[in-house]
Amino acid sequence: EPAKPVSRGAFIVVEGLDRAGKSTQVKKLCDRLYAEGHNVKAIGFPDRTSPIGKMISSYLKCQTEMDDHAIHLLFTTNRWEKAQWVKDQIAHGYTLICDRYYYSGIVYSAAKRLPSLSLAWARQPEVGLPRPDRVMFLDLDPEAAVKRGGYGDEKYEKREMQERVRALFLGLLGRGGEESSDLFVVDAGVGVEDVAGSIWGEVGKVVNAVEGGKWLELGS
Ligand code: Z5A
Ligand code: MG
Repeated sequence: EPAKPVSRGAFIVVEGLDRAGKSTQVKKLCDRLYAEGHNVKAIGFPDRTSPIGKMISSYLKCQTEMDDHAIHLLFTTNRWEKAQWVKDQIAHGYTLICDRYYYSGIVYSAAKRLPSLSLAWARQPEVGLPRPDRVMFLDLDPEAAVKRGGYGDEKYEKREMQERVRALFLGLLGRGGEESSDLFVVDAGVGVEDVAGSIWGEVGKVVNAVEGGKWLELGS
């Protein structure tokens, strides 16, 4: 069906630790935008359906081992293989709500603390990907995350790793540059409806501004 005439769609990312409620909130946000008459689609990374996504999934399930740099580049490639589609959707007036993006990409890889895999190294292959209009960071204490049914069996679902990931995410805010201006922190340690309300308070404004023509180019 044809998109309603808007300047362009918005590109909104939802980030956070494991169990922070990203998938729950992506769904709620899409439902609300749709109910208010916006053309909206949900996407997420890793996209486990492509051949590269299947390799990532196998790595996360601990079925295959891989060099830390190699898996980092696969996560990045998994975004690049969708980049043109993202641009096309936005140009056609669809607002995209994306469950994880390159912020997770750089932070999880750097949290492995290899001497050669710094945040700066991890950021390089992501340079040039469509930059979101806003990134909602759902902040949750790993202790609270454990209470939500605990972690699963995937590669990074361990307390110490989650602590380092959180510190790196919060550290991005103080680093200056694009990442710190993109991120908007939301307290994810409260009820589902309260988190949804905080997200809406920011995203509602951004989507209406973007669709109304305030920021014509992505990443501006
Ligand atoms: N990774 C990477 O290394 N590099 C990359 O470039 C990318 C990712 C993109 C897989 O991610 C792993 O890949 C991930 C990062 C790494 N590793 N870790 N950790 P994924 O996205 O496939 O999986 P996930 O998002 O980490 O896990 P998740 O369990 O899907 O988390 P979530 O989406 O944030 O949470 P949820 O499913 O909405 O909610 C979790 C539970 O909490 C569920 O029972 C809810 O009912 C409950 N919940 C939700 N909200 C609340 C509130 N407000 N209160 C109480 N309970 C709640
Ligand atoms: Mg999820």
